[in-house]
Amino acid sequence: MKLYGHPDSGHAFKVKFCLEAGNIDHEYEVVDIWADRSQRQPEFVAKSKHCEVPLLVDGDNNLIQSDGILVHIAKKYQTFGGESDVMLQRCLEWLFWEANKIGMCLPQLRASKKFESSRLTEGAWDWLYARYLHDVGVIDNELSDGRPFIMGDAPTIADFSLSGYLFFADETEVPVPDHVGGWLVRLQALDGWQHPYDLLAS
Ligand SMILES: N[C@@H](CCC(=O)N[C@@H](CS)C(=O)NCC(=O)O)C(=O)O
Repeated sequence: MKLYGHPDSGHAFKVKFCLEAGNIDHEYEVVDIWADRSQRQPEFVAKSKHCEVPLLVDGDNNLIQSDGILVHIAKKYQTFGGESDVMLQRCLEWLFWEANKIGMCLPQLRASKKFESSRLTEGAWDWLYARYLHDVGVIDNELSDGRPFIMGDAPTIADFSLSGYLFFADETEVPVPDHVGGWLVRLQALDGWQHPYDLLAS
């Protein structure tokens, strides 16, 4: 099994972190997402439908979309929420929520702060920032009963999905509420956690 990613990609980080936390054997290769698509590895271009990272190649199965890849891992290894249909369904609810909510605003805000080419207009920033405050508040409220992870006592793919871009919160210059901050610290204590810039470097 081989993962293609890039240190700037929170989407790739979600998957890499899940594989590391589960001690799941895999290879990893960096794709230069800042290079023209025609300059990327031919095998990556051939297998990644939209030429984006993350791509997970598992035998003949070329898997794209970070949340979809997380589901594949959970089901294949019967871990992180994949152990039962009921738990997987609850995780899927969070994964769909993530894609439309915090996964929609936070990556854009972060890209705007970090990359000149992705700079948002003031109006767009303000709109996405308001969305972020709402969305991170939803996660904070979810964790306010003191549970360690989103689904309870153990981490699941919902945690990997929701937290991916929050590890860039400092450089995005967005606030992180207290319950979310505590949860991120617990995630950082899991096996294999490193900051995305380190974990995805090579
Ligand atoms: N919805 C996708 C997002 C994938 C994505 O936007 N990948 C970016 C990096 S974060 C990428 O590969 N950009 C390079 C490009 O589009 O050429 C997912 O969840 O995996």
